[in-house]
Amino acid sequence: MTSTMHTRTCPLCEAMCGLDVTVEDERVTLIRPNRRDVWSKGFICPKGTVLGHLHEDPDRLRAPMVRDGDTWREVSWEEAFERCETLLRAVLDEHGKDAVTTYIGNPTAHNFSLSRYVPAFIAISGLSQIYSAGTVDQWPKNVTSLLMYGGMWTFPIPDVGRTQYLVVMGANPHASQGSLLAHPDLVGEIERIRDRGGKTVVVDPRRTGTAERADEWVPIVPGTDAAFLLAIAHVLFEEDLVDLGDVAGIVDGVDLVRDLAAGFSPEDVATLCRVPAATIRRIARELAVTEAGTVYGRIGLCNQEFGTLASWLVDVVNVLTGNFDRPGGTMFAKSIAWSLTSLPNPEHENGVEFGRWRSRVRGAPEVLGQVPVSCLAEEIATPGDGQLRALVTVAGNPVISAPDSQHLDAALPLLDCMISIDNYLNETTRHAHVILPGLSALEQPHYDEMIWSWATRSAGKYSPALFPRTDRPHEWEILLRLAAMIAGMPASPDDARAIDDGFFAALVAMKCAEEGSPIAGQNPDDIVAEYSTGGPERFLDFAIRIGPWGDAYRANPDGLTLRSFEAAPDGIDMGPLVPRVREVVTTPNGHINLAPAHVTGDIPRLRERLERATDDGLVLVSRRHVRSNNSWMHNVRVLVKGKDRCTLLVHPDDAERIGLRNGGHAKVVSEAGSLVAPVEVSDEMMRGVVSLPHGWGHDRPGVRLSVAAEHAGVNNNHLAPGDFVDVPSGNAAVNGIPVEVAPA
Ligand SMILES: Nc1nc2c(c(=O)[nH]1)N[C@H]1C(S)=C(S)[C@@H](COP(=O)(O)OP(=O)(O)OC[C@H]3O[C@@H](n4cnc5c(=O)[nH]c(N)nc54)[C@H](O)[C@@H]3O)O[C@H]1N2
Ligand SMILES: Nc1nc2c(c(=O)[nH]1)N[C@H]1C(S)=C(S)[C@@H](COP(=O)(O)OP(=O)(O)OC[C@H]3O[C@@H](n4cnc5c(=O)[nH]c(N)nc54)[C@H](O)[C@@H]3O)O[C@H]1N2
Ligand code: SF4
Ligand SMILES: [Mo]
Repeated sequence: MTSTMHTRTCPLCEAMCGLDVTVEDERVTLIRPNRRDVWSKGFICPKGTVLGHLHEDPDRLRAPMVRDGDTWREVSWEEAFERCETLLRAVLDEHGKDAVTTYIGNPTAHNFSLSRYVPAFIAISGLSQIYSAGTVDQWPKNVTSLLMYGGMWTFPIPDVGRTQYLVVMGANPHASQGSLLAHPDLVGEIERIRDRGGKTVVVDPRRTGTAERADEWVPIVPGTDAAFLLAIAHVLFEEDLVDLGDVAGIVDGVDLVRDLAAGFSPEDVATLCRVPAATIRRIARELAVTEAGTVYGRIGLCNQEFGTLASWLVDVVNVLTGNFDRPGGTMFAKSIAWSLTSLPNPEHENGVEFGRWRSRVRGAPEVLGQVPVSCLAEEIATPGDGQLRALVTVAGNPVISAPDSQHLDAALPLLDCMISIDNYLNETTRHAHVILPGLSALEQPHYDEMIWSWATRSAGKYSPALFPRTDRPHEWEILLRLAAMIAGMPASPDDARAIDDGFFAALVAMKCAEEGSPIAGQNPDDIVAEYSTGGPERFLDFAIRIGPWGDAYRANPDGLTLRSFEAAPDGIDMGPLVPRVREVVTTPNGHINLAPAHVTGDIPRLRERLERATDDGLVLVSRRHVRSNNSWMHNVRVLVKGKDRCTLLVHPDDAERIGLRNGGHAKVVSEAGSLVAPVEVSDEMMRGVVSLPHGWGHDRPGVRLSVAAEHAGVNNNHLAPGDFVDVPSGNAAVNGIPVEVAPA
């Protein structure tokens, strides 16, 4: 028996943990934390140990599948692409490109090919309508970051490794390990903050695992964080605690924020938020006087009724307390590898506009080129001009993850053409005509594209493919072939390679022509000529070499290239974050726009909500668990074994009032639908709030997930009304849904 050891980075979440993988006779026999990893230093979670299970999962698709009626058959790659071409061609010929759309799912951000080539897929195919998991995730942050800093992916992050005072709002890193914030062992950092003499406060309707470890838990009514944060700002102004620190001089709109906050005193919002005014005042003072403090807000702040206001106010408070762009405060990361997301969007050249078009059926305004994903079902199902007839899903499972998902489940069978790039036959892809599977995480190289651009250190790690494959296309090739088909171009494997070459040459030419670029003035042909093969490795090498520490194609001979990372399997670390706001902010005048009109225009809606503060019905929020990953890892037996995790958490007082008992069942009804779930009575919930995890409901017929089917659970998005959105961004409000609960 031959046994080999391989060093890799886990691609499953933003913690990017280093793994030591033992392989015996082509099988993974052990995965252990890599203590030598310059970034994670030995931290992992239970999911990191199951990459071998995922790779070997008999249900994972390895060959393309074509559906005829109810029967699936495995086909050759060429037959699968021919079927795609036939189906797409029929729609394009009869209805044009506007009848074709795509849905981009979450693993795109974590996959070596998809993260770099989905943008190319969208650009080359020329699709006018795009849907994504982004509108059930971070769209509010994209909106505020674009308006405040000039780039929709320019996210400031809490410098948790050096902070003295951390406020966590609507995030549970104990389960999720950090989101739009990469930091190894984020929850362990809470202990280290305490060791440094600092403090962590968790603001959340649930006393989560993170709150358990923190110094203070502040329960809050879902959807009211914007009022809470405005009251913090109110105190900062009222008590003369505003001090912009290092960013003074490049912040516009402070006076406007002062005026807006004036109407939201802690006493005004206390009833709505159910947070005592004294607590709000104290947190404001503590934030203002600590040497370095930071507020971190995530999915609970985005996926809610006032997602844009709440996300914006997190940044506002960080600026007003002088914690912006300083160590231990809120900073901009500096990634070793340049990322596509830093490219300026030509659409915003002459200012940012929203609502340039509206969705056909409900008239939802586009925001950053997308309308809410809950529109997809009606755009497919409603006859008329502009009806969607073809859909390409890329690493997404919207039949589980989108609000009002039962409508999407019913609409997908109406499509003339549905193609899914996905590794499983699941709740969504069962409706596809063709499924094109990608490679497993161990069959492809890895280097996170975007995630390092919100990491708390300037580091990087490259993992070569552990089980390299030459007999199957990589997802970037699949994407480019489909893009070519939609664009009406030739779409053979050679054509895909030619498109890749063209895409790369264009990028190189652009960077050589860009003023201030590390390769400005170099001859693009010389750079292109360095490569004999294409794909994401070439792209990555380029991104490293034009990055801040890159060799700039020998202009900086000691600089980094992909080879440097190949020679350093435990990673390369260029140090902690450094203040760099002046180089990052790309608004027209180079200033931070602290009070963008599109955002502040939503305050009257919040004011109205404040006036309805007495409503005392139950509301539903979502949650995550460390052994689960959105909807797609429930097929790994070691992760789903043990007690049922898809339960309705209910506070003991609510349970008693309603007549629910621990272990019994409850019927949960919302405006959108109803379901029955097992009850878990727990005082970790605040009164009046119940919680269900998202990502479950694997009991649909025709799904090929044998383990997940045994632990099906219920889909909480059947309760999420599709039109319950954060207005300025269109992002889904899957938290704070009014529900009625009764014993079942
Ligand atoms: N109620 C509620 N709903 C939510 C949320 C919530 O908190 N509450 N959270 C929202 C958030 S933040 C997100 S990001 C979305 C997620 O929404 P989605 O992205 O739609 O859902 P996932 O469950 O991540 O589905 C991932 C899909 O990708 C496939 N897959 C996995 N790995 C690969 C790969 O390497 N290549 C390919 N081609 N396919 C792969 C899986 O089989 C699965 O079909 O859900 C959102 N929905
Ligand atoms: N193990 C695991 N890790 C994951 C994922 C996973 O599914 N499993 N998903 C990944 C993805 S796609 C994402 S986007 C991230 C998300 O990462 P996080 O943002 O940390 O998401 P959650 O763990 O769902 O924590 C959200 C918290 O918000 C709270 N909350 C709900 N509504 C409100 C509200 O109105 N106000 C406040 N203050 N709090 C509220 C909930 O009670 C919950 O504790 O996690 C990523 N990491
Ligand atoms: S926390 Fe777990 S899932 Fe996330 S990168 Fe680390 S091992 Fe992987
Ligand atoms: Mo997400």
